[in-house]
Amino acid sequence: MAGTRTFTMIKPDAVRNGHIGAILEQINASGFKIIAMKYTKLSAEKAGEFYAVHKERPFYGELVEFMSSGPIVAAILEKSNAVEDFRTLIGATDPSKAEAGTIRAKYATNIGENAVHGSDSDENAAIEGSFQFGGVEIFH
Ligand code: FUP
Repeated sequence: MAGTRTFTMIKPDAVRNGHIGAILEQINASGFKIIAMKYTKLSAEKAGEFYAVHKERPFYGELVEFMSSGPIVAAILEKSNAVEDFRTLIGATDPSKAEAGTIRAKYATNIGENAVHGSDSDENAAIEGSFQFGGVEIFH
């Protein structure tokens, strides 16, 4: 059975461009409940750790630099079928390929600065959630 939680970050580009409110509103309107949330900034070390799976990719350096370039909003979201439904809501990694109306289509800058993160599996949702939040910070 699909899990009920996913992890998201509103990335530095979307924060800089003033889209925090609109993105949270779309997340809520799509049936996700925010059960943990913080406004924070990733160090380069933490960003590198978060995206360690991409370490060998040519864009890794830029990705780490971008993700640590300014504040982010991190959150854990709850909904049935959370991971898949949230990936549908945010759209394709490359915003030029994202379906109209999706968060990335509306608010992303380009493939590297693409407004939001969404976990790609229940397992990663749990790992990524505990990367930012301790048990006492989660309300459900
Ligand atoms: P997604 O699961 O949609 O966030 O996409 P990936 O895990 O494939 O990529 C993670 C991040 O790496 C993206 F959000 C942005 C960056 N990236 C690039 O900069 N260039 C690429 O070609 C692919 C990913």
